[in-house]
Amino acid sequence: MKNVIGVLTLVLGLSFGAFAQKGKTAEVSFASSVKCGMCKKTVESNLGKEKGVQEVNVDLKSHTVNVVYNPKKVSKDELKEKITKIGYDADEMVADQKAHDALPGCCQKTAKAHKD
Ligand SMILES: [Cu+2]
Repeated sequence: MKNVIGVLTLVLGLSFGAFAQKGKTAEVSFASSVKCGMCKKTVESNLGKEKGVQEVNVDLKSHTVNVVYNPKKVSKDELKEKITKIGYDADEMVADQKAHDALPGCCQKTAKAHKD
């Protein structure tokens, strides 16, 4: 019986923890220079690894990067900076030139619009 209560407490604790965690997230979206499937992959995988980032979704139609993050661990400005360091613009912040130049040719800003 003691075990059952222990397990129940653990389950309740965990689900409450998950719930509390959800309340801490914020969502933001930045205008960006993303243009193809490769850009999407690059931004989503790189930004996804950053501290405090929970979800990254690049929308190629609207050229935006949507991020779900924990505002206690990372700020909006830090997120913007991280995007520029991957080689892409984020709102008014311009992509880091070195990182941008290292991107595949089709992902650079001078590339024509294309699909993947
Ligand atoms: Cu691209």
